[in-house]
Amino acid sequence: MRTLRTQVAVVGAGPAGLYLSHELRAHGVDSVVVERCSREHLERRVRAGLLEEGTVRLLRGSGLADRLDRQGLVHDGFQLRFDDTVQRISTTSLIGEPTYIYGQQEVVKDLLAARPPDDGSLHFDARDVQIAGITGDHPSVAFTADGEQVVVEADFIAGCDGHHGVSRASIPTASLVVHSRRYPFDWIGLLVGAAPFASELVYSVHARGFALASMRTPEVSRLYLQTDARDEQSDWPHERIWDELWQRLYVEEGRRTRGAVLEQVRVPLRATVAEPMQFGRLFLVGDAAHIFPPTAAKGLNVALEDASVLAHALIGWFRRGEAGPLEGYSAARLPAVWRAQDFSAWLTWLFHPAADATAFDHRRRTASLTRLAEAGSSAVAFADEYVGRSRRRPPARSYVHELDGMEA
Ligand code: RFL
Ligand code: PHB
Repeated sequence: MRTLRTQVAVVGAGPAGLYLSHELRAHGVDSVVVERCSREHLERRVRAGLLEEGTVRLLRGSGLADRLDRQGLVHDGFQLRFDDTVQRISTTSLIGEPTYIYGQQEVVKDLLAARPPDDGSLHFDARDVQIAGITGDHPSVAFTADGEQVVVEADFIAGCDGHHGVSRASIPTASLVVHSRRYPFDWIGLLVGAAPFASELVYSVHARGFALASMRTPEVSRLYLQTDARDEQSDWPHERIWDELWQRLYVEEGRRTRGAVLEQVRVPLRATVAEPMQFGRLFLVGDAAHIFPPTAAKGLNVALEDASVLAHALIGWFRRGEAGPLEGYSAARLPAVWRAQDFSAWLTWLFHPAADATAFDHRRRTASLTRLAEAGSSAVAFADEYVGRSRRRPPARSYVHELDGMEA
């Protein structure tokens, strides 16, 4: 058995774990990262694509955005299609902030490339990862690699191991509430070797269902299609997927061309939030603490925000002996998590007609979408949530007053 000693043991080398470890190292705090998959797998895994302005600023501030600034696609806005109409919502005109298209695996590649070449603190292909001692002062992470048992002794553990990881499961159930919501929709996602459908993202709401035409690069498209959560894989042969995409995106007959499908995934639309996001010396970060339906593209953005807040709380502890920010990590993050969760839920219901939607529902949805596309305060409020600016602002003065002491 081999024993390693570090200040922070990070479980999971997704964007959250790698960013946390990067920030810690930049401020002189030592960490060891333990990852279940191989490096090749992480660099290939296609997931998020849309980054908010705040995320890009975070990456720039950490010296991680050189390639993003060269190759990322800056989008001033997006198209909203419904009822045979095309509206354009420009977040740059509305609130002065664009969004960026840059694949999650590219963020991961940049984070891996930024580590020193002789980096011995990153362990891939870890098997049987287990967390122990989180209620004491000496927590540890044990795993097996190449047949050898390794134990990482640390002061703190950052659980950045996604929705199916071991971190959240290591917290006693009596000390954690996991709020969940399964939406009655799934998405089929296609990665297609063809130029993007339009120069900007197209969110399209059709009586047949929702479709989204996104992209990864000028040569690669990402297309999504709403399906019913009860559907079987066999209900969706390729022919039907393309036909629905064209209809829902309002593509004319003569312009219906297919591209080569490089990858196809099925994405269940669901949400979870674990409260609190910490227990003893274990802190949950990113998808380990919360997942969002992908509609509003919040998961990666909120995950990196969590990682940044936790990194600075840990740096405060090790460099200045501050306990407050670490103790307050969960309380600091949960309002932002719920805000993103609320927007994601609202957008999911707005964009996805239910299987039993009536003509009334459809007309009402059209009225909501029309209001959204009208320049004015609701478009500004929408843009604020879409680019995540609302989460970065201090809370506005509330009109809600305490009822304590009021006469009945
Ligand atoms: P990750 O990326 O899941 O990384 C967790 C890492 O932990 C490893 N792991 C373990 N390691 C050690 N021991 C164990 N027992 C382990 N179990 C797991 C895993 O191998 C993995 O490497 O979580 P992280 O870092 O919190 O990042 C979160 C994001 O991945 C996620 O929120 C986004 O992909 C969500 N998302 C989107 N977010 C956005 O902000 N913008 C988007 O445009 C966007 N689009 C999407 C999305 C998610 C999607 N899917 C597939 C759910 C589009 C889709 C289709
Ligand atoms: C994506 O490209 O994966 C994507 C973009 C925007 C969204 C959701 C997903 O709202």
